Amino acid sequence: MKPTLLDELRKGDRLALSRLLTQVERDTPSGRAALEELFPATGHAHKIGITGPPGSGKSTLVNALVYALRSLENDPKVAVVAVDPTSPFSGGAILGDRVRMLESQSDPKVFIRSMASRGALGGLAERTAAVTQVFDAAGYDFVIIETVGAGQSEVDIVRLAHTTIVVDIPGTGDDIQSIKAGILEIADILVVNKSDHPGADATLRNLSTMVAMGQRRQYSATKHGPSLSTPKAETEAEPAWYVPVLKTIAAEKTGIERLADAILRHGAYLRESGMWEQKEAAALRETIIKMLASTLLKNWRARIPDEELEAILAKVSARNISPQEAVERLLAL
Ligand SMILES: Nc1nc2c(ncn2[C@@H]2O[C@H](COP(=O)(O)OP(=O)(O)OP(=O)(O)O)[C@@H](O)[C@H]2O)c(=O)[nH]1
Ligand SMILES: [Mg+2]
Repeated sequence: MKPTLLDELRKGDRLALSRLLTQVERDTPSGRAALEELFPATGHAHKIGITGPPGSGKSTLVNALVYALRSLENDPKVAVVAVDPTSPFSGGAILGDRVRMLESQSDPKVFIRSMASRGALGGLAERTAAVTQVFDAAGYDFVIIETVGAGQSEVDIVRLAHTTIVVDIPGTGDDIQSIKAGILEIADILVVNKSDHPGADATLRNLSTMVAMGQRRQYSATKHGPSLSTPKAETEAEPAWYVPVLKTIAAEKTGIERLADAILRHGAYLRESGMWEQKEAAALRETIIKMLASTLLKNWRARIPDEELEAILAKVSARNISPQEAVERLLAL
């Protein structure tokens, strides 16, 4: 009997895996067929997203983290997906450098893949999710997704993770305020990397304060309405996840064990609280809605003759009809 795709992947055939990832990344018909075949085997991997400002040491941290996870007793398989949403043109060379930094590439239980937005059909977040599914089906226990920055595309990418790590570096109080506004909410674990640099303790204190304030506000808003109740009382009422703020020196592999430990604890917390399933369901829901939207648009577009579309667009340009009216007319075609 011909071995199935899943058999090949589970056997650890790296060439087959690599080829498949290319198909999936390019969203080819065979890539799609493979995703369909593999889907029932997904849902096991612990997906870990890492984001933070350029040059904060994410890749160095990932490298150290892979090493720490590989040292765990259960001998897990670890995949890394390095995503660069920022540089559509320079992607290849820069990602090449980033990936070369990883020491673990000769380890048969480690697989590293880089993706650039260049050439990716469909959204980068969707492609990343698909690539992650392949690793999941192939039996990788951890899939680490590294992405740079803190914009919407990074948020989309890390949203598919179970555990999101936000990396920061020691700096002045001012920049802390500006970076943290949106990104703090998505962090399950905060890391102050480059703690060998001056100001690490101040950054740690600032972040810890902001995390504590954010969590109290969130908890009060969802559970009690506005209130000034203490965090302790809240702990008794509802065991929640308290976002740890950890110091690391990735370049020296310092603080990495505590980070790995926090990741494992967060995974356990998600499973025990039922949030693991909730996150999976939310991610699947999002995937379906995005696919539905793009499929509807594609099918609709295929049905509409170019001339009709152009004629209506011309009317909008001439201010004869509004965009809203144009949409109504287009939908009525
Ligand atoms: N002093 C110090 N340098 C570090 C530390 N961690 C990483 N670096 C250095 O910081 C530089 C950037 O590290 P990367 O790991 O490439 O950072 P990155 O966040 O992945 O960078 P991008 O992917 O380009 O955003 C490298 O020269 C690392 O050696 C650290 O803890 N302390
Ligand atoms: Mg990097």
